[in-house]
Amino acid sequence: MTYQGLIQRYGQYLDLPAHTKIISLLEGNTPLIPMPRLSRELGCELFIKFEGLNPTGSFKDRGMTAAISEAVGRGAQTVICASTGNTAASAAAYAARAGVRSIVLIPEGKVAAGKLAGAIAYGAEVIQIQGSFDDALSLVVEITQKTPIALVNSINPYRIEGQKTGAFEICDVLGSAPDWLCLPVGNAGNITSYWAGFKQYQKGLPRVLGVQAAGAAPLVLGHPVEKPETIATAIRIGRPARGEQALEAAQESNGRIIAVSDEEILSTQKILAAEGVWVEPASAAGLAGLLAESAVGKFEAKGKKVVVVCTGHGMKDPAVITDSFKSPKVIPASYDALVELVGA
Ligand code: AN7
Repeated sequence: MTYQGLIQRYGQYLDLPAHTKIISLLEGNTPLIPMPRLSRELGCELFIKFEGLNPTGSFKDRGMTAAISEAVGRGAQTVICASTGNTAASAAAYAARAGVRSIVLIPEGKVAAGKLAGAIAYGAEVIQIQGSFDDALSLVVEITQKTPIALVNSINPYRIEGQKTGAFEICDVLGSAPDWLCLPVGNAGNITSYWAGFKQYQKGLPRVLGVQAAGAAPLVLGHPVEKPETIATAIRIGRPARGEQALEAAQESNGRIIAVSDEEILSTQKILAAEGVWVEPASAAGLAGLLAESAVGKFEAKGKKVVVVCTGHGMKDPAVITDSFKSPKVIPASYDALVELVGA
């Protein structure tokens, strides 16, 4: 049978109510890409779970198929979310597919171009908030408590159910859980989902390395961050809704949550692109964390299988790349000019 999406594939493991009406864009089934050069350098067996290859370009589609399927199944006609961008694009796409209205609240001026364009293209009503993601989340929580509008942020338990499938896929491809799982942490839905997924699937448990951006690292600092700031706008979050669960996942798994600088995030983005995998800045945080731990001798690499979850595609945030480069050279449309330039 051809692939029919995550709820068809893993529905038996997902706690979804009977009224769920499947809305799918054939999300999931993303590749676990071996990284031979990085593996050699680190001395471990490293794979990238490339979530940028989901239908809307990020891991959010795993949870969104579940959340929208549940909401639409119980008759919701409007869905809403707060978002740093990827949740917005995903909610908009699945709402469009279901034929319902979507409203997305984003922090003014802090959403990468590819995400904003996606949300608009899929037909969401996009509202900019003069405030942070955290302010936007408080607003959508309030409106969904007082109206029939359905909340599709990862506070919604069905988002977590759907996102567990990332862990299932990794176990199915490797035959068992890896030794380490590294991933970025923002609102902390994904780390919560992976840990729940590994525990449920019973194919072994990884140690979990959660990585925040230094300017938005409430779980490392131990307190909320009022004005989070980082180039990795996806994880520019100061009050993670599932922060407690993220800390539990790190502790129970004998892992940890650490922070990396924007410089480390950007240099790691380049390292990944140099091996053919272009991810958005936030998505480089997981590997940046692993490299940092390795550099200070806190990562025992030998014989270890490591999966780094790269949560969103590089095309989501083209400005991060183009702003840091001069425009490409311009030459006349002549063969001589070309040969002179390339030196062949
Ligand atoms: C690429 O889209 O919060 O820790 O509103 O887009 O589960 O929040 C995005 C988060 C990592 C962090 N990588 O995941 C949103 C949003 C990318 C992301 C995260 C996000 P969580």
